[in-house]
Amino acid sequence: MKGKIIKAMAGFYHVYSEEKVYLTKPRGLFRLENITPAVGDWVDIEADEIHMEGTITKIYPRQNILRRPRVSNVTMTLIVFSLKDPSPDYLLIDKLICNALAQGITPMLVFNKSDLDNEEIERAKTIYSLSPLALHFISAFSGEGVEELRASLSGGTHVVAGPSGTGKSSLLNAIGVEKELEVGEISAKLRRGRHTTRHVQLLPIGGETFIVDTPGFTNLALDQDIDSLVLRECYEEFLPFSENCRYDNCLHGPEPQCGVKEALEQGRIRPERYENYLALLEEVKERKEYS
Ligand SMILES: Nc1nc2c(ncn2[C@@H]2O[C@H](COP(=O)(O)OP(=O)(O)OP(=O)(O)O)[C@@H](O)[C@H]2O)c(=O)[nH]1
Ligand SMILES: [Mg+2]
Ligand SMILES: [Zn+2]
Repeated sequence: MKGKIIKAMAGFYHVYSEEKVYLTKPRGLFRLENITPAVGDWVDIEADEIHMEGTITKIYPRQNILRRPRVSNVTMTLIVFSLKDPSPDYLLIDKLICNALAQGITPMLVFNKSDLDNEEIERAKTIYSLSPLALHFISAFSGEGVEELRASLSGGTHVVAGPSGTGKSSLLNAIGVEKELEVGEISAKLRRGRHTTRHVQLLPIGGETFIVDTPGFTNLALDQDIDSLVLRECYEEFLPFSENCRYDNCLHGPEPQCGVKEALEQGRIRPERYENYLALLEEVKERKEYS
């Protein structure tokens, strides 16, 4: 039987298969081979339908694995900010975009609380207008935009990230996350329940779509392994213009004959994005000096 690990606890793995949850242990061979199953892994299990217990007999190859939270086969990071209370921090948004892209994961921007503010919607649209990023404006309260967002998640495993209080958990409730499933429990579609953010758990939202809530963080930095060359790639809308830079390793700072700065002057790159890029470049350079 094929399933997906949705929770890891004290050496046991909760495996979701056909809307049921099994308590499993990995086959002993995995330990010998130094393979630790991860939440998000697709696995084969041999299970006992009466006790809902079983053994993981195979782990399918992973597409990727995130470090924090440790989740494999991640499709997108939903970067959730609120339009108001708290207002979006666009530098922080760019950091989260970069952290996702540097790990090979597609970022999607979700601006919540559209019931509170309209001006900020225009600002956010403008800032990202020349970038290929997907944007969603939603209200977890009124339900505005929630269906469209839900439709765009189909079939993937997604991680929700963002500061505290932006409405990540509210959003999950709005898109119909079932309550945290316990072993042996049969999932009832659209049964809603409040769920809290305690441990890493994939929440099934129907079909083969899963979502992971994360607790909001207070301090966030660019991932340590992002250097200036990686950062440069994270501003995707700059890339076509960087082909016009005189130097191959141009970081679009003080260098002469820079295609990105020319594009900025021509209004083909948003100044907000360029300024945030420079701020992050400084951060990366300072880190290098002190390390
Ligand atoms: N006006 C309005 N308030 C919202 C909306 N969504 C969430 N809130 C409120 O925002 C606050 C934070 O919501 P949560 O869903 O707990 O936020 P969170 O991002 O999960 O926060 P952490 O778990 O601390 O990271 C709560 O008071 C919610 O009632 C919305 O669409 N509109
Ligand atoms: Mg929460
Ligand atoms: Zn350049």
